[in-house]
Amino acid sequence: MARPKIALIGAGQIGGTLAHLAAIKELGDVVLFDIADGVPQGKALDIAESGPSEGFDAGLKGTNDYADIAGADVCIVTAGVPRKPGMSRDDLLGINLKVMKSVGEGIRDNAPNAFVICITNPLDAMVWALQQYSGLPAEKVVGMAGVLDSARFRHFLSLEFNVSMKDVTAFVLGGHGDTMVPLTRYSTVGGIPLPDLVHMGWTTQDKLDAIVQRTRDGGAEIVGLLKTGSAFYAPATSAIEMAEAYLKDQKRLLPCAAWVDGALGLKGLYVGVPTVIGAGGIERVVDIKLDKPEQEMFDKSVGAVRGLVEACKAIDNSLA
Ligand code: A3D
Repeated sequence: MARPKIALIGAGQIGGTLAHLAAIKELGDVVLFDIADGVPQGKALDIAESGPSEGFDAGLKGTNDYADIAGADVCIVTAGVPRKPGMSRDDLLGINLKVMKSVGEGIRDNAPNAFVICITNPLDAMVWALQQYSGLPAEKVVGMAGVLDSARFRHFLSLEFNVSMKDVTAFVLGGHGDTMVPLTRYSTVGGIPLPDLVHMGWTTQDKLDAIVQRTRDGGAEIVGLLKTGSAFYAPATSAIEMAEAYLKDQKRLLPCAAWVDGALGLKGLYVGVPTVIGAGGIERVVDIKLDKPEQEMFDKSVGAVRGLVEACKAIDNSLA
């Protein structure tokens, strides 16, 4: 059976890391696409030359021609610009919306059967625009944010409790922005929910609140340190986790920016929710029940996402 084909649209910091991870994990043959001449070609060659030491079998090709992504099984989109210190994700909207138009059309014309994972910010609005411009079925177009935000939350919790990250599960829902909703009630250490751990004296409510806030600010913390761009290692690993769930029909339960039409009281919106990813793409949106404070936080986050979608429509009135 032929190897799956993975197209990476955008060969910058995240795109290059995605290519390296996909090759090392032998998820398939990788095509790196970018508008910058030489960058995707150079990165593809450099990664291919790491193959003999690493011992992977994966083809790597860099290109500036959409025709080379033809028939891709997975497309991961990072094309656009990242933020700099002092910028919010929302400041990127105007520039990255134009990028989503060209990328969406490139995917529509060359890889209409792909499972498409968007990473470009502002995430929830960009994945919506990408689905609109590409015309692919909504269950095949998804945004990566919740896996990363949850991974950050898990990392901070494992440091606080001094336990393995493997035993920490965590859930972050809502839009990928300042209003994201880390759900402590649904986050556990070895199956014990975080509020119980507060009662058991493992941590205090104040410390837990500070970890929740650090999670919300996780992207900005890294932008502030790097000064020249945003996080790329953990965002790439998170998207690879989603791509692997699709390619191997793993039925993983992962929080993703998915099209929600009915669940969680929402009608027609891309926003971070628990999903099941398998060979069908987004096979299920998990309709979890939120308590009153959680619902209020989620509603606020949904409001912020709706505002960004309206801003996109104001820029391009071809968007429905
Ligand atoms: P960067 O290293 O600048 O790479 C972006 C690449 O996109 C560059 O190589 C550009 O040449 C290329 N590009 C620009 N326009 C086009 C186009 N029209 N077609 C194809 N390629 C194009 O950025 P990065 O890799 O660090 O980040 C990429 C995106 O991911 C940014 O929008 C970030 O804000 C976003 N991001 C999202 C998360 C989430 O958790 C959602 C996390 C980190 C970064």
